[in-house]
Amino acid sequence: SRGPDWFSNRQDRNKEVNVQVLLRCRPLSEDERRTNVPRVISCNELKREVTVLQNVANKQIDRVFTFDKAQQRTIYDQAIAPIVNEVLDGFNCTVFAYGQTGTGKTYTMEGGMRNKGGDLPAEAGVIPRAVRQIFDTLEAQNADYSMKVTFLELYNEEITDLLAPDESPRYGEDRQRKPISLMEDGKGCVIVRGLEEEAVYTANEIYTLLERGAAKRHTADTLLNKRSSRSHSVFSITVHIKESTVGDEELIKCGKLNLVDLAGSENISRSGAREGRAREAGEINKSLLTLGRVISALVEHSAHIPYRDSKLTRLLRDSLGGKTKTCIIATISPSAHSLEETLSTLDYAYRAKNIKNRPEANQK
Ligand code: ADP
Ligand code: ZZD
Repeated sequence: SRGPDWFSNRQDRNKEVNVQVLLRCRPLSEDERRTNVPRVISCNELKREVTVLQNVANKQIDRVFTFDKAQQRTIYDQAIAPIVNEVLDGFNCTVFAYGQTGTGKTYTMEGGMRNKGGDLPAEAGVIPRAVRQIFDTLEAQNADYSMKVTFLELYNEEITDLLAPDESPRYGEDRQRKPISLMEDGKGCVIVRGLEEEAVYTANEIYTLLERGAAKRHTADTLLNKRSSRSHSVFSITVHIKESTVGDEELIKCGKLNLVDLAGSENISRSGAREGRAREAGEINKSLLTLGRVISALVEHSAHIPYRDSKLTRLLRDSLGGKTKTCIIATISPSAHSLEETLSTLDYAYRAKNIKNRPEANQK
């Protein structure tokens, strides 16, 4: 039962907790193994150490949760399931995947293909597993609950609703028909206006919605090559759980889980500036740059945190220095070819670990 946890969480409401950082190193791909690409990363999962090996450079990074060539299920059970339990206890939680394109952000957050049958495939990522855990837990508790989900994509500072019904066959036209904007409510919270909020009752219903979202994204990808590596996607589940208390009083717990697959971090320098060719090509990912600047400003305790400079940071403001519990999964490749980007991701992850949030349970 969660009664006692619930009370202790309420007492801890002003406690600061660090953003949790996990590091996931994918295996070498078949191609990389066939061409004998050297591995330059070794992770010690027990000691939570990452070692970057190269002829000259030898850098050791420790004390982050590390997963080397881990199965989807291992990562989920060890690191994500506890976060989902917090959501069911009435907290807001966010999980970000950060890393260079090709290191496994989408594999981590979404995973491989969906099975026709009822069971989750072994390749299923965080999103389908979280959906399953939420329904399984609530059903086992015989809880009285309601749930809604949203799924959006942010590309070039424009938000697309991945769950909007397909009225028009053309992706672009559809988007124009329903403009989506960020609005501030009176209390400093950001509301996404015009976003489809689907009430859902079963895990399968959510999977059908995910299919719709994935299909919509694929359409956009074929219209604009590589769009998906430059876009951010945010899947959110909000759960309201009715708690029957003694007497007539009714307590409603509300928890929200944001699952974020960020754009590829390549070419974002460690100082947070765009570098080299990407800059010349004008491929500025304002949201990703601003995310880096917000993280820097937070860890340096700057007077001004530039949340308002991008849509992503406005959308996820509460996840960075706010009341949400946040976990960042940094994904890296073990290959020597990715060394520069890997070092940059490790730096980023290491900095982000110093962000402090003050999680607070929601009550109604
Ligand atoms: P990203 O979203 O970071 O661009 P992807 O999730 O598309 O990267 O992964 C790139 C490729 O590597 C995909 O073919 C994916 O299936 C594979 N991959 C990524 N991570 C793993 C992993 N941990 N285990 C096995 N395959 C992986
Ligand atoms: N990563 C795949 C989708 C892609 O890029 O298309 S895998 C999971 C979360 C969010 C969206 C889609 C999925 C995904 C899926 C695949 C195919 C059709 C619908 C949904 C998935 C994978 C495993 C279990 C459930 C859903």
